[in-house]
Amino acid sequence: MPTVHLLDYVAGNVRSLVNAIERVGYSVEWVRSPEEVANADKLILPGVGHFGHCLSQLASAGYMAPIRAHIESGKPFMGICVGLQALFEGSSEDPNCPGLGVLPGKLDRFDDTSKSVPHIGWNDASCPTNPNLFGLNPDSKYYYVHSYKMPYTKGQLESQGWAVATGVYGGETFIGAIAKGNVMATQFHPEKSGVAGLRVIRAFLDGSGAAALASHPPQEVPNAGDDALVSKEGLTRRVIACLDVRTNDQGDLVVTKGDQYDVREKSDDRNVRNLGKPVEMARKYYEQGADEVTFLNITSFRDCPVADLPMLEILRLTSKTVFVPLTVGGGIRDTVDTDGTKVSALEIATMYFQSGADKVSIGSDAVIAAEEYYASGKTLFGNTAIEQISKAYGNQAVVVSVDPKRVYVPKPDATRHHTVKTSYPGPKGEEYCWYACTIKGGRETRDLDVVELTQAVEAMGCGEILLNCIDKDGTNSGFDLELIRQVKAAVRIPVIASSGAGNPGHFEEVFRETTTDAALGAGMFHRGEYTVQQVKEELKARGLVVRQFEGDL
Ligand code: 1PR
Repeated sequence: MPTVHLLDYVAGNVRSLVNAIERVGYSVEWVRSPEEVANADKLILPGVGHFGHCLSQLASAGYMAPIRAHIESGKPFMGICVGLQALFEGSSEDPNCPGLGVLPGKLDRFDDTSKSVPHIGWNDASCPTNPNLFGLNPDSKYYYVHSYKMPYTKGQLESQGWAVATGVYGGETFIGAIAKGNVMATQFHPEKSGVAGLRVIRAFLDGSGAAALASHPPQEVPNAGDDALVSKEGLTRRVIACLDVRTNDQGDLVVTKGDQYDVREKSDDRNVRNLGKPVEMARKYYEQGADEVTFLNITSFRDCPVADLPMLEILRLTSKTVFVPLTVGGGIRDTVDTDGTKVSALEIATMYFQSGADKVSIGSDAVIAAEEYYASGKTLFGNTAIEQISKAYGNQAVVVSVDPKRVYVPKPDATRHHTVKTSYPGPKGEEYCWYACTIKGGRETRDLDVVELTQAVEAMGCGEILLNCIDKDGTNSGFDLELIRQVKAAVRIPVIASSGAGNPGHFEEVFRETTTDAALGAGMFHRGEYTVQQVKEELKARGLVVRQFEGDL
């Protein structure tokens, strides 16, 4: 197998990248010291998380000069995500930390006053001068996750011989990919962008991308007045499949699903409902077009997750064939292993990332952390799981899974909590409710509302909210739009609507009626009532932009 060298310098999920490289027929050799850079013919610089964190690690380990030398020698180089950002002069994410300076310009943060930041999801990488730049396809979508972007100024980099692909998010045009000569870099994650992304990796590795660019260099600097050259807003509606995983009474790991957090059959034997095998089902949903797959280990509060090797194995196996983002939740907290050793939440998260997860989802521990945050007068000590994991892996890697329950009140001042006026009054005709956070899979209700929780975890560095709703879970009656609106108004990070999806129309409804960033379904997919593809077809038919699964490499 031909090889590619991958720079191993920073914590992050490189397993997906290795899987993607192997999928297109190459094997990986690691560069583990600056001296080894010279051994590389093709070199990939992956990157995730904080610009300053990545760049200062590269600099202190002595990598900057060897990387520049590799690029100057004309040997193939590819940067991914922060690996693209590193090529520029710097970033406002850490103004004191210089980049490689191969390209002019500095990155800045997306404006979050009118849209969610980070920018998470599937968007364009459209290059008018070279539409098929390094395997790109104008009709394909690519998976992005970033808060900082290189703003695009028409003609600026093109005049220096660069081919530039762009995307648009909330009216801001940013650089999605760039290439010139031996250098190619993507802001999106090709290893997480399904077959469309694998094509980009292949075009880099087999040299076809560089050859095509050499024969058609971007000759024309786009005319600054030509609107046709500007790509349009392209973020798709994200549809997520969620698998609640647990051991059944026979000891097998199964995907299960009940209603209102009860996953046992209603029959006398009360067995755990077995809806299928996790790895196979994840693959099925990927092939139906799921934009992400989430695994929740729902027994974690009773079992020790460190010993929970099957969940790690599920991720390892799934990430070999499923090239979209994988989230794992359940049991991410400081804990004590069965042999008495202390294991931090960060160490558990690291095990999951190394096994192929892209994000971890924290439930109960986030509620406890939020309570302590308010009790200490909103002080951040840096010791919560959210702060530690987001510092090491970036905010985008930390999801907080919220399990709220409605509490009805007759009027807003009947509680100190944030209420909503509801169109679905309570049992005594109460016209208001607040949403109480729960822990331990809904078993324990706390005196903390969803607005308090989500604002606290946003301050701690959480990058996304997975918003369940116990009242709606498994009911097939549609999402709780009132809950989603309340949380969307409270935070600037993306929110995933969850619980209650029963048919494709419910997805259309939640995207139309709220500003949710993504929507998640579980039971309706597991029971075979609808496929992810049917949801996407419905959304498309109703004029909403979705990503289609691309089958052939
Ligand atoms: O508290 O950090 O250990 O995390 C535990 C995680 O497991 C939390 O994310 C919690 O939501 C989840 N969980 C715990 N117990 C259950 C249970 O069902 N008994 N499942 C559980 C939560 C909610 C979603 C579900 C949606 C959509 N399930 O996973 O997929 O409600 O369902 P639907 O589309 O069928 O309505 P920690």
